[in-house]
Amino acid sequence: MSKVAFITGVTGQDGAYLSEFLLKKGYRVHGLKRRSSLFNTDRIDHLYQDPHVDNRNFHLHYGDMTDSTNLIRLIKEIQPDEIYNLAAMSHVAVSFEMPEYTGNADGLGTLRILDAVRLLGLEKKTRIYQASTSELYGKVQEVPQTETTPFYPRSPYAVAKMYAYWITVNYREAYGMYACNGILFNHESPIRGETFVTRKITRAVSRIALGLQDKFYLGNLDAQRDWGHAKDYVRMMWMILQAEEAEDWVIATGKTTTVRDFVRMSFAQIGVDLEFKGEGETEKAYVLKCNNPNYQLETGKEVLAVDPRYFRPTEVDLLIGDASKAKEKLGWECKYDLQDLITDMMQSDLKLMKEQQYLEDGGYKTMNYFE
Ligand code: NDP
Ligand code: GDR
Repeated sequence: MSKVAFITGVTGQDGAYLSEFLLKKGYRVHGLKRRSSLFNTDRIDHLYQDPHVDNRNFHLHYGDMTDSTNLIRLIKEIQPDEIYNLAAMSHVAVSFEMPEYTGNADGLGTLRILDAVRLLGLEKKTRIYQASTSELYGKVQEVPQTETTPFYPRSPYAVAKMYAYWITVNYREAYGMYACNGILFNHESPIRGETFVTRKITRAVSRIALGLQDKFYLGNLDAQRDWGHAKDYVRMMWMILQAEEAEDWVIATGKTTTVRDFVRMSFAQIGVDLEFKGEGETEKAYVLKCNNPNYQLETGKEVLAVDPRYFRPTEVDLLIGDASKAKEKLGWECKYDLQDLITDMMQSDLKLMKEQQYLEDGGYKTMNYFE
């Protein structure tokens, strides 16, 4: 009999890669998607199966993390062996604009999943993965960060995720449920949301290379992140739920890089060396040299400026994770390093932006949001 998984947040970056991964392993996968006035399934369209066909192994259900009865009904129907709770309002900056909703979806939403499993008497059948985050560490208490580093959340998002973390631990201890936190550090990919910094950079660099845009704007260039590839990280989500004991795990590469260096490495992919001048709010980046004849970027061209609107009321300055526990007990290793990740993202965005270029050359307008 195939195992059955229920993935909340199936339309997101991780939900899409995890669905692919579990389907390849022979799982029947059920995903929770939100109703939207437009199609919102771009990332999983390649997995879609016609509902009129028998023996489908990929099913989508309407629902929302803020709707308890919907979640209880779905879990009752699906009877999952494993639940991956990935749904969240996942943008840290946006959580300052929508703190109450973020608390509801990301914090109480996790409680709704755990309590549904308990109410339905599935405590011994259903294993639960909670998408916890390195944002829990917030203000630096210790580097590198491990499973025992104290938390100091710095955003409504991180505070909501802290509730989710502890309610997962509490249900494990109180009701003997197999419920785990994966404390995942930043992970990115060609299908990363366009407003997270890495994707914002690789899209903008690709557009600048093709002459579709002159420059772009970012916030804090000094922030340091431990960036991995989402494909490596969804594999770990599954491994976490296969372990004998339910525990909490840090998943990270152990290397950290500034946003500024991520910009530098992305421009290097199109053969452009950059020079940064100024500090803080006045910092800008200019083309120092363009070594690739395919891209005509003049020396001295301004391609990036800091815009304080992207600064956060409270920032997380430095994240670097120590995944020794997962390495030793689960055999964790990542196949992609940062260079591989940036190459993957740049190749994909250059291709996408070439499509935009054809459209624009043909007189059609394409959209580029600067968020
Ligand atoms: P995304 O933002 O790409 O995806 C989030 C998913 O949650 C989307 O499917 C979204 O639906 C869905 N969602 C949002 N709000 C609700 C709601 N109220 N009800 C139901 N579904 C909802 O995030 P990622 O894939 O990058 O991350 C997956 C999870 O892991 C998130 O919980 C995130 O906080 C956490 N995380 C992510 C890390 C990363 O670096 N990527 C690191 C550590 C933790 P829709 O498509 O309709 O918007
Ligand atoms: P983060 O990711 O907040 O770490 O949360 P994000 O890519 O949004 O920011 C990383 C760092 O870059 C700085 N930054 C900018 N960020 C954005 N989005 N846009 C900008 O223009 C910009 N300029 C500089 C930020 O200030 C920050 O320091 C991600 C999400 O996926 C969370 O859901 C997840 O929990 C954590 O990673 C781990």
